[in-house]
Amino acid sequence: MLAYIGLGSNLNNPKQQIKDALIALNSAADVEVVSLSSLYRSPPLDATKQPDYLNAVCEVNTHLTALELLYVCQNIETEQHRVREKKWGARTIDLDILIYGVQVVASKQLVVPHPEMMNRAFVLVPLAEIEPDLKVPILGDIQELIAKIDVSKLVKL
Ligand code: A4P
Ligand code: MG
Repeated sequence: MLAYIGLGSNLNNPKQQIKDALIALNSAADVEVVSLSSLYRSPPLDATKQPDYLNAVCEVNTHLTALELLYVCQNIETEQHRVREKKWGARTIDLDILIYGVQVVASKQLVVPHPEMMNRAFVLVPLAEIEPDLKVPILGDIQELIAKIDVSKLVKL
């Protein structure tokens, strides 16, 4: 199964956070990272005083179920938060399952495709970078989704 995962961090060294998460993902049993977008910088969604985010999207090949993949992501988050908590005191990485094959999931624990992805330049643009012709389940053509949103605050690094 091919799935797409969005990574985001706004720690002082978010690049390292994202790199660490990718290494952890690729080391997880039965998960192989097969493509990776560039890194993108953008201001926080809620426009509070927190630092800008770095985001990226990766494609993974896996035999895990969507829920098992979520647990892998959550373990990586916990692991990196635990390490960082001592130093920075805050949550520092988000791993969101954006797409899981053609599956549509709507449970308490997991909603796929990710319910906010169509509003987020930092998800759609990196996704289109690795799969320009992607058809997102329910949501449709990736280029059409991008045409509907503001991408002006997103900087490709
Ligand atoms: N959950 C449901 N569906 C999914 C899914 N497809 N992938 C559930 C991952 N998790 C999913 O997530 C809360 C719950 O969502 C989980 O228990 C899981 O069962 P969380 O990551 O623990 O909590 P959160 O970080 O508060 O929520 P979320 O939705 O990940 O945060 P957001 O909305 O993503 O906001 N601005 C920029 N520029 N870039 C960013 O990356 N990120 C945020 C975080 C805000 N602003 C940002 C960015
Ligand atoms: Mg999350």
